[in-house]
Amino acid sequence: NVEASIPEPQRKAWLAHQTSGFKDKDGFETEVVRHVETTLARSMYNCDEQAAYSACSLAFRDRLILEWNRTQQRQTFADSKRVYYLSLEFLMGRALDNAMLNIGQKDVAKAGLAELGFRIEDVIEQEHDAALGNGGLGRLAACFLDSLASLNYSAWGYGLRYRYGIFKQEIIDGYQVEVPDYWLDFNPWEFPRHDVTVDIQFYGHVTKRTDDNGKTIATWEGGEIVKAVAYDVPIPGYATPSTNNLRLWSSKAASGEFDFQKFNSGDYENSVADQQRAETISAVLYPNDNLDRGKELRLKQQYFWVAASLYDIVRRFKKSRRPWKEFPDQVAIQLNDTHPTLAVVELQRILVDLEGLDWEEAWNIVTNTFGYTNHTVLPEALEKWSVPLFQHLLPRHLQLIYDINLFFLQSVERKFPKDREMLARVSIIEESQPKMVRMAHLAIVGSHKVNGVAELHSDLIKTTIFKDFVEVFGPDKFTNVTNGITPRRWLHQANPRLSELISSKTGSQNFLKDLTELAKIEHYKDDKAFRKEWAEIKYANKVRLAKHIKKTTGVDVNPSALFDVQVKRIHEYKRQQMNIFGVIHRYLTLKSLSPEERKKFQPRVSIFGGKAAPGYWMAKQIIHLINAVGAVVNNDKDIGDLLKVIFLEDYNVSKAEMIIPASDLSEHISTAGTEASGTSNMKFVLNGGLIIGTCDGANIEITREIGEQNIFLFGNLAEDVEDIRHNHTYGSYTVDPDLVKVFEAIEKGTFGEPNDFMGMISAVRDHGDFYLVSDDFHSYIETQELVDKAYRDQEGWITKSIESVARMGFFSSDRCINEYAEGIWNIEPLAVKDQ
Ligand code: T68
Repeated sequence: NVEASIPEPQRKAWLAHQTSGFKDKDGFETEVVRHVETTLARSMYNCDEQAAYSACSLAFRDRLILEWNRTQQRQTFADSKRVYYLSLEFLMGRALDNAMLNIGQKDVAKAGLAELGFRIEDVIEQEHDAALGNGGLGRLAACFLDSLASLNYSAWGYGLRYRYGIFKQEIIDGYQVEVPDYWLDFNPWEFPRHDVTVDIQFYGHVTKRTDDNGKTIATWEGGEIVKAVAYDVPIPGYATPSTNNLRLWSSKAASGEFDFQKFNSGDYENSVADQQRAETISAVLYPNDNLDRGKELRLKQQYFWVAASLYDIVRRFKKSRRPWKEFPDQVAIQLNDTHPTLAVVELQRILVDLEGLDWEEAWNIVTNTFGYTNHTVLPEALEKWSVPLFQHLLPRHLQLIYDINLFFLQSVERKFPKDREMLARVSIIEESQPKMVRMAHLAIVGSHKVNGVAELHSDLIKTTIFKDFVEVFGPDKFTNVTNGITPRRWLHQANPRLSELISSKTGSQNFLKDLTELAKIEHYKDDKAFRKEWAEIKYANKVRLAKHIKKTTGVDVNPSALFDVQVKRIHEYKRQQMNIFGVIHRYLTLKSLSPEERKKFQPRVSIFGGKAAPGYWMAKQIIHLINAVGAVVNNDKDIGDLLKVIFLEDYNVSKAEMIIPASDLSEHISTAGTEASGTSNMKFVLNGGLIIGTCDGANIEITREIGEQNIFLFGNLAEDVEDIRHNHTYGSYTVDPDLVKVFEAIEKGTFGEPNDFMGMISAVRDHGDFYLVSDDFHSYIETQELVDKAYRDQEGWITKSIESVARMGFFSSDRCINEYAEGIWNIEPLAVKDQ
């Protein structure tokens, strides 16, 4: 009982405070004015939208904090198992709209702000995205936090508080330019906990001695210490008081301040050097997705974050005074990819070196605690760290890894006697020059469950990269949890009109808690009024996007044209190059037709968006070609509205919320077997857009749910990719004739200096076409023609759209989190009174 726990002298005031905060429109306005005038120290005389945003956030934050405190107390008293989600990335986007929805007072705020002279949409727009992530992996973590809180699970997220999130992208003369994203100027959603700090050790050396019982005691000494400071972010659940915690660590010099001695002796520069070096650890998010570059600072980030988080988790466990063997009954830790895998070693170190447990007992605890989620099969993305780097930075951890590996290989040896090759393949250490630590192997060996993120992907990891481990541990260690998305942000917030239309038919907003209720709308698929409104909503969303396009690019697009969207990180495996080659093909076809014939063509707007990693030359070339094609096509009088090509700058979560509801067709066209799941595919379909895609990732399960007639699938299958690649290298190989024409146009200079684009052409023509762009091109073009035809039958298209949305219930992150809870974490929701 929370109330009874408050000391008697404070209870009365505490109770009175529990009901504080606004209750209605007038109360809300009073709170906003109070925050403008006292918290922000500004006058209502010059309250602009930015100040209104700040004050509105502070008013909601006050409400949130009370629920947050109560939730944390409730969870502590319940003393039940907690799950900790360790992720180097949380791509949260904006918080205010979500807080208003989840607290359930958005209407009050809307009316209150209107009375104060503001439009709520404009106020929401003032917020800077929290962009502590690259793409799918980081956004998945954010959706999971939303579901964990909404389903009343006792859960914490742990991450890094980067001073700079993913860079802001500007397009200048068709090229990507990166601008730093400093987002912390005013952030009402975080709470510094200067009293929650952990000292983190790096470098140094290990000494070993034997104690009186003959046991070897290892001590890690020397090196340097950096301080981790906690910053907490409240995560409100939808339609529940549950408010969970996301704890982000920030790095600081251990001494706190700069070196006074150096400062006083006039050595100003060096006096701040230590401080700066320490702060560098959490300074910036690495901007690579699906690529591992093996940089020392990245390993430092990983250890810093993992060590601080584990110290915190262990400290909390120790307060309960339970025996160590109960640790896995109280704690589940999920590793979001291999980035936090050092946690496995760190927990073993804590248990063996600091707490004095036997190796076996400790290792049992460790492996029962961790679960590992894999997000990729791309070899260049699998993390490896050089042994010399490890030795230098984390000498004790390297020893422990060697010991873990030794015991593991001994067990493999027992199962597969004399199979030296098996041992070499599964070893945590790769015997290369220099030797490397394979983090995925360490994660598998240190966890009780390993999961992929869509069915095909989970099958692929079992048959390719982790095949040997299935033999070693048996198949039950490997499982699938198909990704999901939160319908709160990706339907209700992004598409309020569609959400309202759906609730008018399902009878309530309950589909936002149980997405399978969407099935009910299928009964209305022939209802004239319903269909009309369905189409009108899509059109209105397209009008809004068209305005944004006009404002940011100067290009006029016709909202009645088919909006064809591909927004995601730029990567060769995702094949934006195939899309733009297809656009060029369309352009050449249109140019070859007479004006009369052209009129029969379905008008299209091809919309691209996404960031290229700053060091990814080919991805930058793709962006440049898209812009170069746009510059020609958009100004060609012969073409007019028949084709427009748009590159939207700085794709991020808040832009996605506007773009996704406005799409007729979106592209999910990765080479089969390369995209682990994809999650934007789910977002687009949930918003009534159809998709063109390959048989890859979650596209396959989406097809199964919505029906083959409602999706445009094309291209080679994953099972054939290897043979085709082999044939490129050793057999006969010719480029698709339509693609040859596209290359010829580029080489003629149709889109400017051809040399700027030769990398993309020669990857296909001269370097083995690893991503099968040519092999899939014909099928892609043909399928795009089917799309045109289908779109011209507007009534048929609307039916497909409604059926698809109705059948998307499976793809909620609530379903996904419940699967993790049951199959991997073994936890149950905490009962919440007064819901
Ligand atoms: C994505 N991975 C998958 N990685 O590509 C996508 N990588 O198929 C899947 O839907 C999604 O994860 C969620 O499971 C990523 O986004 C990264 O961003 C990343 C970041 C750092 C290092 C490696």
